[in-house]
Amino acid sequence: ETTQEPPSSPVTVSSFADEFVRQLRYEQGVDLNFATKDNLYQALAGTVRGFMIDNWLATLRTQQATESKIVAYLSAEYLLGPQLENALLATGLESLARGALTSLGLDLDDLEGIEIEPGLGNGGLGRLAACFIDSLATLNIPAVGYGIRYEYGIFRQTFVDGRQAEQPDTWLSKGSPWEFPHPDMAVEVGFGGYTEQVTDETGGSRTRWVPSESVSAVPYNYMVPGYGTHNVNTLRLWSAKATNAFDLQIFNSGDYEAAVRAQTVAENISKVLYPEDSTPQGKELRLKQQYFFVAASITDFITRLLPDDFALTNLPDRVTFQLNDTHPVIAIPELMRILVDERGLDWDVAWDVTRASFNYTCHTLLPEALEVWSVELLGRLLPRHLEIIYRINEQFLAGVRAAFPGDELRARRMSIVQEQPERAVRMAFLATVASSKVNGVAALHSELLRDKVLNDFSGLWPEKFTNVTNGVTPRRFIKLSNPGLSELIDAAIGTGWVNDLERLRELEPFAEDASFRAAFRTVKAENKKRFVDLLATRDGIELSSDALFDVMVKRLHEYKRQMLKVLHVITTYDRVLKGELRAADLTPRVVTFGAKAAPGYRMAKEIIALINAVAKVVNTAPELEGRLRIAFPANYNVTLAEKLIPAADLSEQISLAGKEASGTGNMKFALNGALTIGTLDGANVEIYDLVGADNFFLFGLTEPEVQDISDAGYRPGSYYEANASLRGAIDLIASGAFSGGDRTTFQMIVSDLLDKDRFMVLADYQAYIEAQDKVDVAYADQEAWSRAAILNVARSGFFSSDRSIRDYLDRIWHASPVPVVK
Ligand code: 26V
Repeated sequence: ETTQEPPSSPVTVSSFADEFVRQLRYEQGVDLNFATKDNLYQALAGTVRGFMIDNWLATLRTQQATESKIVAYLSAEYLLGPQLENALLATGLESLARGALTSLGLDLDDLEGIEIEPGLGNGGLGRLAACFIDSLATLNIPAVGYGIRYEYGIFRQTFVDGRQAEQPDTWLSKGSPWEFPHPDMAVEVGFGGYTEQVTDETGGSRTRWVPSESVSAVPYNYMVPGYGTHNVNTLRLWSAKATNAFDLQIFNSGDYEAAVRAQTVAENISKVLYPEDSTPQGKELRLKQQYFFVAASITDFITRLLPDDFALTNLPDRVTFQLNDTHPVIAIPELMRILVDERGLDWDVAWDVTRASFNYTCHTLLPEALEVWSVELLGRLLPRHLEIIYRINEQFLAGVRAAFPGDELRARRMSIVQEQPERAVRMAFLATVASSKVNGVAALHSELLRDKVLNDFSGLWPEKFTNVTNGVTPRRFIKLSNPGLSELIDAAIGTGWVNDLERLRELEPFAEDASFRAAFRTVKAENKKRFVDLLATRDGIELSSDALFDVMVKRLHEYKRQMLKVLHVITTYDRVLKGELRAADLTPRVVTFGAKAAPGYRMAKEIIALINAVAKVVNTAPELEGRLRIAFPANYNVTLAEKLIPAADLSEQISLAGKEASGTGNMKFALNGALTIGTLDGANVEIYDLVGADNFFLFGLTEPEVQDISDAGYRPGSYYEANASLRGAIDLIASGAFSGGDRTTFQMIVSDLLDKDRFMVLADYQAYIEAQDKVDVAYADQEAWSRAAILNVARSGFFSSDRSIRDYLDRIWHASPVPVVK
């Protein structure tokens, strides 16, 4: 086992303080008297960053010297969350830093509080990438994360009259102390133009792409420190900059404005993160982003991480490129282009190298979320890549036809290029054909991928398909976010669990220990107070912490069914109004929502408006005597999650079975001692199996049942007609009870539920209400509840992202740890 020691010892409180003051003076240009809070934060960040650099450089040196295989994680998103606390944890400098600041009359928590997190992702997929690079570093795996340094991350959500309004996320307005810009390592990326045949040195013919424009990709390096190791990996995010050559060309033609315009166009590429995470819009700029970052990354890897004379036929010995969903899939034809056109490899040799170098992770099942790019757009932006894709497809379909003679329907189904409704490239198919392994992100999801979405492909290549269940980093989501629980665990079983999360099993006997249960409840109560205090200052929301904390936080999507949660709240209210339930008998509940809607997703925005409208009524209804409250803080992000999750009693994971690929919030809640109310969807299935039926509130249709109902023709109206309580809740919305008597306000929601209800909210309503009634009963027995909560913690060690990474290593990457030599 590795132990924690400060990397650059000996560090003392006073040497830390000296370095901090030096940073303030010589990097910020101020002294303690003139420093703003931002100056202080930047100086602190600079100080902590300084203590990681030697290890980082040693890591790079070791990786070069050992010629080890490197995991190159390609992801359009990294939802990193706050950096300072994580750097302090990794360096082991937290208490020194705290002491040093105190000696200067400053407060660490105060400075941590002003950090703006880099929100370079939409939700689960981006946060997973952040957890994975943490685990890769902790496990001493040589790895580099490649992505995009968006100038504006995920939008800041505000509510105006209860409706979502988006504000730009200006996270870089004061600079970021965590990045190292490297204009010296910029890479040129081309777009547009044409292809031509040229004669090479040997007299043979080659294709050459002649782009019509080019952009410079400037890397920004971030250190990714492991925990309990000297290993510090690199996250390399690319920023677009207009090239001088390009500027000059237009400039010299005398058209100054055109030159400036061209610069803007070029630099727009990394300007903003697209906030859609379900329905691809086929936007040109998005394809440009994708090609921009993977082209820069592949060139960077080949030219800078490998020796100059490296024979690219051996590429798969030195790298595995992991495709985080289809967003980086254009890397496949890009590598083929480099190998064939630029390095002169034979097509078939290049194809073998490419297939051995790529692996693909799929993160969805919703057909509308599968990316396709129109041939028209691809041909215009990346003409050579389109030719390569056609040739890959031709060869692939020849193989399909050979395996299934006469089955033209199958060939059409499997074609990488679809003809209807428009001619377009199916990126998931391209990824599947060109990868060694394809994985889903939870057991159920991988099964459905294999047996439904990609069934034709798994028939052809059964061994290509595998599962790696997602995980979350215990560093950020237990140790940092839940210090109270962490100390309790340390005291019970020692500190080794942070790097070996299965050891949480050793907590099981403590579930039977009344004093441990009491201490566990105390921690939960303190976490609730901390969260209540935060909401008071952050949002002006006043809550009592003496209640069941019922939490649903995730992107707003119909399939996730925030609507079902709303119907539960309304039903409780309606029962009290109708005298079926006495307010005095209600278990006091605080229902907390956190959710951003894609700006163009109308229904999602209506549901947000409805939640806020219901909150307004319920929170002030005298009939409820304050025993049912909704809190909907705006702008849910990683920073808020870290405060909210440790405070939760009940975790809402209520998607329609077969729709949520995995979920990762579900894991964070279980690890922090919340009980789940959930369907058999995504990783809920595995949580349920591990924690046991007694410690999980299971309800709802199973995936095969959903399929059957859907095949038979789902009629939501029949559930409405048959269920008085459901009718009561929906009628209350329709009557205008939450819209000042206006019956039109939420008509879109009501009519959708009654006639379409794509995600079967009405079909699962009764089962959900009954499960929630069981929650109330269970919560009344606090000893039994605590016991179940502790067992959730003890049995969820499987969900460490360290385990996920080990699974990737064993099943897909076949790379090995390389401890840093200092
Ligand atoms: C999808 C798209 C579709 C095209 C337009 C742009 C865009 C941007 C992001 C995404 C990501 C959607 C996929 C996603 O986030 N999936 C989530 O992945 C989590 C990590 O595996 C998993 O836990 C969630 O269940 C799954 O919804």
